[in-house]
Amino acid sequence: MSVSATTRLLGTGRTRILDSFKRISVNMSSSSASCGKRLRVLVDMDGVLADFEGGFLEKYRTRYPEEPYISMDDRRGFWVSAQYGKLRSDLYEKAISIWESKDFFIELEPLPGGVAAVKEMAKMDNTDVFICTSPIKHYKYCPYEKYSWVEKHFGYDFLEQVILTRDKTLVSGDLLIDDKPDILGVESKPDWEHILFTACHNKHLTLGPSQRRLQSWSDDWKAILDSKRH
Ligand code: UMP
Ligand code: MG
Repeated sequence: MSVSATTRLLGTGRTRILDSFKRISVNMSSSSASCGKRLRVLVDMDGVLADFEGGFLEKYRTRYPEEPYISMDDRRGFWVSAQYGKLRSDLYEKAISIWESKDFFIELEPLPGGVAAVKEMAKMDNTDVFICTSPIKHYKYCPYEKYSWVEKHFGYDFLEQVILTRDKTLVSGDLLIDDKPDILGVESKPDWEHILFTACHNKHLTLGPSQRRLQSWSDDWKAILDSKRH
């Protein structure tokens, strides 16, 4: 056999060994939560921990008292601005002006039970919790106020757990608890299982057979975590 043929064969073998190694590593990491390793939970902020919809409606009605509004009961679809734009085209910008304003994000009220649940989760054995939230692109106040909100409700040390990203598919974890029905990004097969947190805009949606919801923080979030541990 020629030297170059031998080198090619060795090259192929090396690739196969590397491939097998990669497969083993991937299997080990995807089953990390099921073989006694740590569970990683990503928790969304707006609509899960912070009352974005309630804060929006209150400030919109105060700022535009003469304009029509959409009650929480009538909210449909994740994008508030889109529904307001359909109501009347100029209301699209008016809606956006609310969350682009100073103090909008910091003044959001916590949703019932969310802060306590996340604090409890963070104390659980073999559990890592991160707050995974998408800032708006108008960055003057939002990112600062999101950090500020976490410090206000969880304390300074919890800032270590904050992930600000516009693309949650890039973040690895076992679970992502989030009120947005379609969480898309550059990674077509994210690591996490998306648990849809019920909100006024998504409560009417029918989920696929394998999709799960968390109705509120009074719902059994511990059972959902446990289901990923074994
Ligand atoms: N958001 C918009 N437009 C809307 C509704 C929400 O830009 O109509 C923004 C505000 C929040 C972000 O910063 O989306 C929601 O982020 P997540 O909860 O998906 O992380
Ligand atoms: Mg959200």
